[in-house]
Amino acid sequence: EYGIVRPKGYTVSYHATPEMEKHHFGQTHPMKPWRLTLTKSLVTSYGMPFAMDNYVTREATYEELNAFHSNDYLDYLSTAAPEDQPRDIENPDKEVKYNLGGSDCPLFHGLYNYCSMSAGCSLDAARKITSNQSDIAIAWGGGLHHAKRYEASGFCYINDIVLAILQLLRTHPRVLYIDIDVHHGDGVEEAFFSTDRVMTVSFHKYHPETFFPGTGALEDNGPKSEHNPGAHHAINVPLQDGITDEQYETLFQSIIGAINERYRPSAIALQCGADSLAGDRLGRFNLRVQGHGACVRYCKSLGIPMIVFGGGGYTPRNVARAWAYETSIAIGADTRIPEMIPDHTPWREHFIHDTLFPSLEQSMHEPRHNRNSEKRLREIITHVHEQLRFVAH
Ligand code: TV7
Ligand code: CA
Ligand code: ZN
Repeated sequence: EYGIVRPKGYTVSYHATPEMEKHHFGQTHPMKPWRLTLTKSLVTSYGMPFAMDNYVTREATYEELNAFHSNDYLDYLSTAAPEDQPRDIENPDKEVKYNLGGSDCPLFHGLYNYCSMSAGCSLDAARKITSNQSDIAIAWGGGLHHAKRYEASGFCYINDIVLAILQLLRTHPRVLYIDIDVHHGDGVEEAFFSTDRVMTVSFHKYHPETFFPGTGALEDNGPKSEHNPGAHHAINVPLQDGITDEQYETLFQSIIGAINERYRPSAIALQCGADSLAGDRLGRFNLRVQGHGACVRYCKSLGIPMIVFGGGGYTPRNVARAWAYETSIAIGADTRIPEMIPDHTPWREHFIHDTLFPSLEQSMHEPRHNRNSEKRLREIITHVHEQLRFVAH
């Protein structure tokens, strides 16, 4: 169908499970796991599974989660009960201690199962890379970049990305982490603050007083304490509302191109949070599906083994469009698939504009005012190039 064929001498693996998609954070919570179902249905209706190795994700084990997360946090997470269940009367402060049970990180039925499947998805993807069985491994169920060693944060409980990168480090000397979610990738940045074997780069909206999580200033490049090999290995690209495809592509290629030349990573971990798209319920940017996908295409062009993760994305029909399009880029079918969404797509009624690439006017009634000046974007590029001079090569 649509001339989709397996790329020659090139393997893409797709890791997912319908089990993960059944979970609910709560009626009004912006995180909707069924956006993964919508994504899979688009990928399938375009015939893309024929061009990939498809794996059903398993749950990560306690020991696997323990590679990053503390025992006391995992023990609590695995027994934590939703509001209507009996509470742990011995330890009333634990939910506060672990940032669980608030509105951002609620306790819901099956929470531990959801978390361990998300981590299993990313770990399976990482193992396909370390065993050289995949060139690109796709884990749309992962990408939960805010979770800390002993704390949940911003809809994230288990940091599947950190776990996957730890797996990559078993065989790869240097891993480049890239994060195009509209939020700062603080959990991943912090986890690798003290090593030069991982360089982290996050592009995000930065407005500390009003936008979560408030970290990720241009000048924050990793703790500069004495003898910290991780100094200068955290790159932050703070942006304002309304950035366009053209500006984002210029920034992305200039920054990632320079980092690739200087740092020479042997593997890439790319978090593709789709809340940087125009019309996202929580996001603030004006990116179209094409501009978001161009980041994946550019990374692929570097010819380095890569995991692509999901992440944020709060307008489910646009999340599905972006991740289906990015799957087509991974298998090299992006120029072959028709932009009209196939009639037989399940839940097609969700795709109110029947194209993969809605215009800005279709995504939002009033496109957001662009508050990124060319001068500021040039300053950002200059700062990053100066940081890279401190990085050994
Ligand atoms: C990776 N923004 C995660 C992004 C995490 C963002 C936040 C909400 C939000 C939560 C809700 C809700 C919401 C409309 C939006 C300071 C607060 C303000 C909760 C109301 N509606 C990722 C986390 C961020 C929960 N948190 O990067 C239930 O918005 O700004 C905050 C913190 C305190 C808590 N309140 C928001 O994309 C996956 N939360 C509706 C119902
Ligand atoms: Ca980001
Ligand atoms: Zn986000």
